[in-house]
Amino acid sequence: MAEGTLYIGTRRYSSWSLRGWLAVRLAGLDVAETVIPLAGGETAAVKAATQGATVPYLEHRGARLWESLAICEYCAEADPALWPGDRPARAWARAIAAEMHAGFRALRQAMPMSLFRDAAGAGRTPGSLADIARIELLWAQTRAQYGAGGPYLFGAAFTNADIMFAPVVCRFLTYQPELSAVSRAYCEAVRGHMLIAEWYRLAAAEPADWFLPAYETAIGG
Ligand SMILES: N[C@@H](CCC(=O)N[C@@H](CS)C(=O)NCC(=O)O)C(=O)O
Repeated sequence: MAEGTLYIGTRRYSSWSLRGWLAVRLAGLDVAETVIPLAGGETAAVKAATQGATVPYLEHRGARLWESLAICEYCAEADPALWPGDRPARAWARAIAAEMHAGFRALRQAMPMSLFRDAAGAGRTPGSLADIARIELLWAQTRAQYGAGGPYLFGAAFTNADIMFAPVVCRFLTYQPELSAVSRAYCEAVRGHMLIAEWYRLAAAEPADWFLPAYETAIGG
């Protein structure tokens, strides 16, 4: 019998759910998964099942967590390798994870996560481009200072910082903004991670009646 439940939303759209799911899977928590089809905001079933009216929501051995960053921290208690071992690196990882959690609204609005949408070239607004520039700077600085030894932000281990940025990678793969070589290599590495591949596979198998037209319309150009 599982030790709890992780509630997530439609995989093809739910960027925050991806973060919670990655953390739980990487930490190896023994939880059942409940996927709630999202309605595009204020989903009644999400409100009924969760503490904060949002997914991801985790119940585990008496603990109840909403907010993806809190779930990441909780999972790092079970598996400390979810943060870098070196103290300054860990501090930097926490700072960029928090910046991601709290910001980049223009990017989120202009390029909502939609894994299979035909949208290359779309979503380039002044705000989203400014967010992308900031993200690229963070990735380049992090890779240059801490990334030796592997393809992820802090090298060989896929940490909570990578988890927080994983849905950004998904957005970049869908909307294909112009990116530096460093960013493109990082996106490729994240997309190649076993769990990201699994997430895309499961998302591709979701039923068509979960699709939200506003998130699926082809906006390529
Ligand atoms: N700050 C929250 C954001 C969670 C969030 O906004 N989740 C969206 C789905 S990606 C949601 O549940 N929206 C309500 C709904 O669609 O009913 C977190 O970090 O987990």
